[in-house]
Amino acid sequence: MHTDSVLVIASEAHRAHAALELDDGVMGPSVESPERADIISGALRAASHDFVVPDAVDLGLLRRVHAGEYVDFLATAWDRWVVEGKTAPSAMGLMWPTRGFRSVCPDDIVGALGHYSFTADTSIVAGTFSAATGAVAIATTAADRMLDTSAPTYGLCRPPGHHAMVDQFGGYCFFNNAAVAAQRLRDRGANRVGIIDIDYHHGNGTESIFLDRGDVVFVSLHADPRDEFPWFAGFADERGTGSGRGANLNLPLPKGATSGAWFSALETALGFLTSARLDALVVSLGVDAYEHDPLGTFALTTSDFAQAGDWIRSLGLATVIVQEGGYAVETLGANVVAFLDRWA
Ligand code: SP5
Ligand code: ZN
Repeated sequence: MHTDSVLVIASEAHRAHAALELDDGVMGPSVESPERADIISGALRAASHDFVVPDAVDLGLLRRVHAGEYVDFLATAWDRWVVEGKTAPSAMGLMWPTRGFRSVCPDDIVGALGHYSFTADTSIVAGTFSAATGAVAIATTAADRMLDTSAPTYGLCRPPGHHAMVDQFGGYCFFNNAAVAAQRLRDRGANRVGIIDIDYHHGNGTESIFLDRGDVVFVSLHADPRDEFPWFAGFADERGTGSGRGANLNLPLPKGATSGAWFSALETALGFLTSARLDALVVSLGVDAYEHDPLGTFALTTSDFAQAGDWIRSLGLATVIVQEGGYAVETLGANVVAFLDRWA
């Protein structure tokens, strides 16, 4: 193994998920595409990082982070869609249980899709479950190899995970890869684990999974939900509940935030993590805060991602990095490579 490289965990499983997205009323190919992972792996190989394939998915671990009934639903949703006689190329809900409705799971597949999801940007195709469990395997293996070697690892997870809640998919996410990695670190002896989420969007799924827990500390830098997806979570007053009180920190930034504002928030996030006295760290690495990202409005440059990696590495913690968003395909690889550069 090169000593100047980060261990990358990646696989071809993601390819089975190429879905559609409803955006501004128009149904088309999702920006969260297989091409994204190909671009990132191509750039990481060109930068001489070492690759390993993941171990088989640990479904027991997955079922402790997500509800068993939700895992079972995703395992069978596509087949139910087909059995119901639907010929559309992707399965998605049409109605969600918003204010005034009941939290029941309908027998009908379209109703059940509404029960187990929260957005119209995310749909299911035949290979979605195998791709999503493949991403969980990558995150778990990234945690395992980091613990085995004490060196940082990077999980090239696709589909991403940070919007996925205990029993709901959305925001292109089905299973919460970062949450699974954090739980693995806990299970293997890290008493307190931090998660720093620098994706442009708030990691509402990760937040909700750990909101009432003090053993996994979550901090997120993201666009203010008043302006941006996921609109209904990510506000600064979400500080945790019960034994998780104080263990959640949201740092929303206004639309169009400059690099200066972003790094000032990163400094706050790092101070918060330092006071939490962590044993290990998971980084939810979205690179959609990039200046030219089609979904973002922030102003980060490729060299800003190198600096962000440098600052987070300076915490000196045992760290697992997992891929979240980032849609500027022409610079996606360079941005991930830049972040990982200082960890080698
Ligand atoms: C993992 C991640 O980054 N998920 C983000 C999901 C956001 N999906 C909604 C995107 C809506 C974009 N609308 C753009 C309007 C111009 N077409
Ligand atoms: Zn994002």
